Amino acid sequence: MLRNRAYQSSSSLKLTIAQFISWPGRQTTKTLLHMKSFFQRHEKRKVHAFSHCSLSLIAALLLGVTSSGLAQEISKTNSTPGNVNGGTITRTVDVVSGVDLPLGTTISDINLTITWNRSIQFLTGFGNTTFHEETGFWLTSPNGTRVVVVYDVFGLHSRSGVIPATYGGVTPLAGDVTVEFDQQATSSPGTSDFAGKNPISTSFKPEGTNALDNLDNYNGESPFGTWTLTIADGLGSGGFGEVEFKSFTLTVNKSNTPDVNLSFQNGTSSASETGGSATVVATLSAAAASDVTVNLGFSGTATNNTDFTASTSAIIITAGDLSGTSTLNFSDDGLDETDESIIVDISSVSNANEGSGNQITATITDDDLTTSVASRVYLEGAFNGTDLNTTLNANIPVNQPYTNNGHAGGESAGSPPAAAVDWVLVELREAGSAAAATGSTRVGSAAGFLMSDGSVKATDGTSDLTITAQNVTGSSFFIVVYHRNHLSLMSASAITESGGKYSIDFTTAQSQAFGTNPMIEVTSGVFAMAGGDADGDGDIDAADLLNWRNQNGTTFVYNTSKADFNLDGVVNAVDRNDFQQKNNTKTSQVPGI
Ligand SMILES: [Ca+2]
Ligand SMILES: [Ca+2]
Ligand SMILES: [Ca+2]
Ligand SMILES: [Ca+2]
Repeated sequence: MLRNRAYQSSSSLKLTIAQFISWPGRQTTKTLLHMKSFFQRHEKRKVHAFSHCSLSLIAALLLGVTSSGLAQEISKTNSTPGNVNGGTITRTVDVVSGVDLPLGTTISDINLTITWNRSIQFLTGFGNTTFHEETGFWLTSPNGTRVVVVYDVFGLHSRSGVIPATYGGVTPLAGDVTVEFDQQATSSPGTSDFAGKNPISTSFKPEGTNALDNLDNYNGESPFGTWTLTIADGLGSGGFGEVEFKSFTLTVNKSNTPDVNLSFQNGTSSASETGGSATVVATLSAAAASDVTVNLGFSGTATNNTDFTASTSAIIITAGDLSGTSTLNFSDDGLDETDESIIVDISSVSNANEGSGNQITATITDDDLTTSVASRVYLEGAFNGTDLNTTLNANIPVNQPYTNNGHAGGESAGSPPAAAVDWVLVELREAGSAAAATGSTRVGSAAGFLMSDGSVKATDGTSDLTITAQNVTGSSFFIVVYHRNHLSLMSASAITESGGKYSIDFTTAQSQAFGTNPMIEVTSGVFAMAGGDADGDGDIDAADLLNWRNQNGTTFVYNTSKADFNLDGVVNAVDRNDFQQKNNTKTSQVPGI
């Protein structure tokens, strides 16, 4: 009805409108003043309305976008002004995840406040109002959901179905109006219950009856992204003025579904791979009415079920509870490697929102150490006054012969180096004191060749031994050297790395080795492992003599002729007299071999 009434105007008025529409540059102050004069001359009845036209519509207006954030609600404003006459313009605001509202937030309520001006009107009683029939507004969410809050009667809103009657108010309005659109408001601008109510400075429901035009349709959506307000003016040429948009504010209330955040129990995020663990705690901001399932994702350099095992990858927080846990049990290995990371993410949540604390990182600290060990030792039996004889070289087996203290190394040499005297075994022990450095404190070992100069080398005969010490807590170790028929030695003190290696030279002083006179002084100031331990049990005693008797005079075989204490490839009286008998009752000083 309004539309009919508005355009059933007198011929003189039609002329007035046509002339106005074609007025050049009509959006300027000067033009407005010309227009005022024009109306005064041509349509006396309308002068009153126009004289109320505020020039504020062309005043400087606020520009830019502002925001203010709360945990539960955010308002975003775009106050870039713009006029539209016969068409649409748009304005946008962005709602930013993790900045404006917590990650994973969903919408529980949307309210829309628009400030505009429609006071350039010329027909009192024909829509000189805020909700003039040419005015339309609709909001489009980042998700694409569109809600028309005010229909323009010319259908720019493109909504099918009944077009509500637009308010045709009889009270002329001047200046800016600010209207909030709230689905929970009690009246709509286009319905009869609006009649008699002031259309400004209050709240209204969207006016349409189409189910799509309900601000509650946004509820449950993610608020994050760009929201677009479309401002429409249904008719340009032949219409009644324009919509002068000033600003709009979008207010998003987040769902009161609780947030879930991750943390580590007791703040412990780093632990050793040996027996270490980290417990992930999923904590709700408030108890939930239903069970909350927090599905975890694992990334980082560590691999689930290889480097660690998660007790669960889906933490269930029982309804009413505030937290649940998953324990990451670290897996030990013997590899010297860099520390590994476990990045724990929330991959999805049911019945709660992902909070901002949705990613935490645990560290598996490596406790294995690969290092070079440079030992020097003499064998009493092979010592010739200057260095060690290599008489046995051709008989040295390809594979290392030691199984001491659990050593199971596969050291092997295609052919023993020319200067090799025999195989020896070198072991690292980690303990608080030498006396406590028993066999159970062994952290690593390697077999290598004892060379004629007393150095212990890898199977190539030139490189230092490489030992991987496993599950260590510190960085200093006792060094133990075994020989198959001489008494083993251990360094008197724990050795620290120097020059990229752990070094010990037992030959220089009795005090280099732990214990009381653990070595034989083979020449002045030169010390050697004591020979005579045919059965390799750490004691030189009658059992070794028995071994010698059994082997004396028999054909030499490396693996069985262990009574050849002087390593000359023959078991004879020299071995008995100069070693077994001389050293009888001596025992290795290495603790708890
Ligand atoms: Ca390791
Ligand atoms: Ca380890
Ligand atoms: Ca023995
Ligand atoms: Ca011999």
